[in-house]
Amino acid sequence: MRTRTQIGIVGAGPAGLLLSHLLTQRGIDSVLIENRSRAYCEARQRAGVLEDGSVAVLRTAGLADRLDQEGIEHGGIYLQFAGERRHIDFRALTGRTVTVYAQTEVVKDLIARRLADAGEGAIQFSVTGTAVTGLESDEPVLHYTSQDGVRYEVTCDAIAGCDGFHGMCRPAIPAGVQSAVERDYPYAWLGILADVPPSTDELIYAHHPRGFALHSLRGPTVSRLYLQVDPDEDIGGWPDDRIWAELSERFALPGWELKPGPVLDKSITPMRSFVSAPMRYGRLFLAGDAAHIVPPTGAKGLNLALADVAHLAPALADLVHGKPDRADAYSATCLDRVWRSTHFSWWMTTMLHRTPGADEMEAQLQLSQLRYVTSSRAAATSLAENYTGLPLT
Ligand code: RFL
Ligand code: PHB
Repeated sequence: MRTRTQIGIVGAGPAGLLLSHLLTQRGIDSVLIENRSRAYCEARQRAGVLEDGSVAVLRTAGLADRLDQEGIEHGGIYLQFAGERRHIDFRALTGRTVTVYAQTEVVKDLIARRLADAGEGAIQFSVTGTAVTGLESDEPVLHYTSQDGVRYEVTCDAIAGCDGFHGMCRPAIPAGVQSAVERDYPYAWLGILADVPPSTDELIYAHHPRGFALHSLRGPTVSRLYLQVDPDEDIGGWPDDRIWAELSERFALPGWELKPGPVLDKSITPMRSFVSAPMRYGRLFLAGDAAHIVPPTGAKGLNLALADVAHLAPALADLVHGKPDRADAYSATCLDRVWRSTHFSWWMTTMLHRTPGADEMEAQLQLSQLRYVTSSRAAATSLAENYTGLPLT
């Protein structure tokens, strides 16, 4: 079946969902397709920390009712190393905070709002055979087969590739047009979701000779914790009691205890930095993880995805109305922020993780950096400024 829309959007993650909402607010039609089911998208465990700027984007877009009720404002983090836990006070250093509100909840809110505003067909879930063609023309075409087996060809003014790192939009760009810069790290994160109140008031990032650990949370009764493991680690080798024992050891501090509880979800995530540029080819615009990946240590991936589409929505609205300037500036505008977050995430990652085979020099340099960042106001302010995020310009 042949149809037409103004903007075709591939991927109903945070980037694609927010983009379709922001376009609707500007009077622009879009078709949003997703190859997974709604239930899968709403349950996928991922990020948990929103920068002030991301909260502001969601609030301005009228999407923050539940976020404002259930999001937990955090004024800092703990850095733990060499048997000490030191606080970095974001509020005092920068006047800014972050909000703990799970990506699952952001996605649920966005999906509910799209369906309420535009009807049940607003998001085509469980599609197959996604393809994008005619990217060099002014009328690119989005192809897909709907859940009920109808093959669609949707002619668009532009297509937004919001289909994540493993999506098909970036690979649809001819070879040699883009440059990709990539680094794989020699470790991964084993993440658990646990039905137990957090043992901490703020996130703990722990450097330990056995490897990094992170204590985060999802609410007053649900904790989220991560352990550094080898990239080829078999999750089968990590029964729950082994995970809790390892976490207890890495977070150990006299007078403090980690409360264990039932594990609700368990997974291993590789760690990677990746930037593909430019974030545009002809009438295809990439946003979020489709264009860049950061290791999760800086809590930046979701925030970058939201920042990209906050720029992309007005750029596409202008483009549809024959004004290409903002669309032409889109990639360079976003890449500034992307590279700042890429650097910050790499810096946090390499400061906090145990590098397999690292010598004593590297271990001592990490500890020196940790002492510096927790004792110098200038260094702590730099961490706080990056963690809470650059203002959205
Ligand atoms: P997503 O969320 O991957 O969404 C892409 C969507 O596209 C769909 N798709 C397709 N649809 C149709 N046709 C196709 N051919 C398709 N191919 C793919 C996919 O099914 C999916 O629904 O990308 P988006 O929207 O760019 O959002 C990016 C974020 O999800 C990601 O950056 C963050 O989760 C990263 N991240 C974190 N970010 C933060 O800002 N703060 C954090 O605290 C944080 N913690 C994390 C994280 C990511 C993690 N993992 C698992 C990678 C912690 C972890 C463990
Ligand atoms: C999370 O809560 O999932 C989380 C928090 C901070 C990070 C990464 C993940 O740096």
